[in-house]
Amino acid sequence: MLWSTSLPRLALLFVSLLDFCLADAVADLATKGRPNLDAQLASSTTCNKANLQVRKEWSALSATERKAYISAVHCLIASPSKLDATQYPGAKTRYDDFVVVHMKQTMSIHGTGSFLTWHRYFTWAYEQALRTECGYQGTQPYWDWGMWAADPETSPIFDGSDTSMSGNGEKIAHQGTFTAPAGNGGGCVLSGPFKNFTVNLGPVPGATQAQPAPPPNPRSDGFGYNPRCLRRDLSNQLTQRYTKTSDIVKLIQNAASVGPFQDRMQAGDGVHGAAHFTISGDPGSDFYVSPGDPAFWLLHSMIDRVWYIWQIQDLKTRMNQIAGGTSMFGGGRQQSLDDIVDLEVVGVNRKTYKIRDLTSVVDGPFCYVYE
Ligand SMILES: [Cu+2]
Repeated sequence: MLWSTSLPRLALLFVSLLDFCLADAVADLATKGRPNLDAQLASSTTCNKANLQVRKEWSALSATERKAYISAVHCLIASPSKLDATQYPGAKTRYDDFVVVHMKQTMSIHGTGSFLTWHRYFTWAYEQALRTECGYQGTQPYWDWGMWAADPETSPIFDGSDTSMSGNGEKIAHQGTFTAPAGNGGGCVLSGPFKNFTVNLGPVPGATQAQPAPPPNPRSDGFGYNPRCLRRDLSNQLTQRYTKTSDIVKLIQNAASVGPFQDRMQAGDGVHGAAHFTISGDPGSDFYVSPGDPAFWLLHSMIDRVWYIWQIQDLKTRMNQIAGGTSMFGGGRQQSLDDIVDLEVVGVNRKTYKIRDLTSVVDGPFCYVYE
């Protein structure tokens, strides 16, 4: 009897010890590559040690810093859209403008050669909007999936406290998605700073996996006005399998060039999909509308961080690599470093960039590192 109860505990203790030992293995790779980044920084014409910004994990921010970030997001939600209301009636807020741009370009920015650079610029543009339009002084925090893989619901990001990005959705009876088994929520987010958040856009017909399905959008392109609650379906089912620190380390160490790296990351059991379907719900499980969940930006900051850590292991050869096509389901031509990334109404000063201008975090428009 004693054995039968203490053995699982011992096993659990062992797993936690193992996790603890691996906890910094990704950060160790970041530290190892940092001299390469510093060398590039020294030769940058736009970025230097004095204006370099540092992005941190949510848990590394103080309560005051987290609240400052949260209130800047609330400010974007309270600001009016800059889009044409006839074309995009569902875009009510400045926050929605980001969702629309992602929806419009979904087919050319996922599973393509522009995936990493496009989302790097997108996440940075959001950070800049928080700063220039909402007076935020900090940087875009990230969600280190590995750090919280055992139980994301209890992480400071999703614990539902007033310094979190809000918690899980209300627990309701529901089915799993094509991608993930049913999690611990499924209903409306009822705790934390985003409990009254309204999702206005989407779903795009056929794209959402949310269970139960959200009410259909009045327009077939998903741009109609469709106000509803934010829903999540958090659990540890995917994080324990696919986004542990050891999984992230493997991704970084096993890809010799950017093609296998971006493919592995976006594979069905890769960190990108696993992190998205850990949030899940509505619009979290709709790959067009997913930026409509405010946790999206912490997730994609981590995607960018993992790419950054991979790049700085061998910066000279990995900075200007390009692979993949221009269309999500194949077709199209090979992507080129000279192709243009255009974020339209959410682009910083509406500027467009060539992909090659977006490959370094300390050159072109960027000047930041991850810690
Ligand atoms: Cu995306």
